[in-house]
Amino acid sequence: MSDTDRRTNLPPLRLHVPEPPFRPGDPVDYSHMEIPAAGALDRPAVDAPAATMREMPYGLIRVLDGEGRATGPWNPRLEPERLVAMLRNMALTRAFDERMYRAQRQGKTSFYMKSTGEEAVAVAAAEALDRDDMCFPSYRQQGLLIVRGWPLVDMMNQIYSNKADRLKGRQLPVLYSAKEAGFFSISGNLATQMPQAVGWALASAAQGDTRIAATWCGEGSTAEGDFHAAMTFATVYRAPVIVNVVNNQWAISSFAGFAGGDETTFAARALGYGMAGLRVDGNDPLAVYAATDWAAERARTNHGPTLIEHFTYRAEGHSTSDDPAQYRSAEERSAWPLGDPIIRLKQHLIGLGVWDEERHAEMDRELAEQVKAAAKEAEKNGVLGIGLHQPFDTMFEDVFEEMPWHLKEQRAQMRAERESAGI
Ligand SMILES: Cc1ncc(C[n+]2csc(CCOP(=O)(O)OP(=O)(O)O)c2C)c(N)n1
Ligand SMILES: [Mg+2]
Repeated sequence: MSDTDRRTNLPPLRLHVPEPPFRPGDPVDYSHMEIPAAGALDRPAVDAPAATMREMPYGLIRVLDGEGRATGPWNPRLEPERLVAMLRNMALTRAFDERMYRAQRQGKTSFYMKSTGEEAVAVAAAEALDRDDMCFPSYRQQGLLIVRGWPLVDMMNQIYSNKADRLKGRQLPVLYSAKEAGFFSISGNLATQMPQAVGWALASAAQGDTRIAATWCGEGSTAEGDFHAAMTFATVYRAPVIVNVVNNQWAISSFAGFAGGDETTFAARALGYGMAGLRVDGNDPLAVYAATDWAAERARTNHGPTLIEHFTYRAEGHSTSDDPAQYRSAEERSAWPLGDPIIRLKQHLIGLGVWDEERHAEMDRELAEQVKAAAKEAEKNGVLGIGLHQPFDTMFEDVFEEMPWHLKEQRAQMRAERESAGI
């Protein structure tokens, strides 16, 4: 458009397209990032009205300082045995991820997703929740199942889509479902778990139950409409739910800015809904525990939902189908200013005098053996791509209570075609 065509003398409108801070090959400098000191943030009463906590979503709840000392009002003061159990569950989650990643590279499954660097988000939350609280996770909270003692072999059977896979090979590997562990079936469609969690929480309240719900999605997934519908229902009916947003900076190759992360924090989304919002150092297991514990008590005592942003970093690729070297600087991982959750808790325990490097190395060896043994066990039931683990007929089953005529017809056609082809 020429200057004379313009209707006003205003400058032309400009489109803003966010740019990630670092691209492949760029040196990484996080010195612009505001990181409040550990222990600096107040801990409001769990029944404080949301309107009195409007600063919380802009801070960062941190308990462990740079030397691994626990400090401040959010320190959950857990017994050392519980801390060691938490460390072990995070290390087991990492060992499980390592083994399954390798299994994918060996062709035993088509797909895997690691939670490396984000173990505290699921593990410390599961430690703070009650065992029968209901979880509506995304695909990066395998730590919940680990804490709840779900058998590794069962998880692996699902990853291998083998004959012992309870889901009969119908779900993408890692999209687990474990009702007895209070772990809702993971959906590949992002953010669908959010309204489901709120609905479950509303039902729990409507029935006068005492169980609460917790749900997790990535920061990228907050751009989905489902997230906002869930927030509206949650706040209107004061649903006993914890909405966790895992801000690991990346949504596959899209950085957090594309979900609005450059303009404000994800925790601050809570303010527009009149909901409590906490922002927590997601690589600090004690802070994650404390924030979850606070939100759980708030929900359980009918003071409503909480949105928790876990500020963390996705240390590895999005999945085994991804190559992050194509879109982000390789230096980001090591430069991440909030460190690694396992190393930070280890350092804390060493400082308390209840742990040391030898015990840690011994634990890692043990866990690697445990995972290896589980994998061997699962592989006896088969691996993906070698053999047919679920009979063809089963693909028509389990959707309807009574199989409708058109599926019966399709099944008959399939049988006839297979027969005439001699298979
Ligand atoms: C509705 C929908 N849109 C897009 C996708 C493809 N997809 C799968 S994971 C993903 C990135 C999600 O990023 P984020 O929410 O930040 O979670 P993270 O993977 O970082 O844990 C995308 C775009 C999908 N599965 N569902
Ligand atoms: Mg993400």
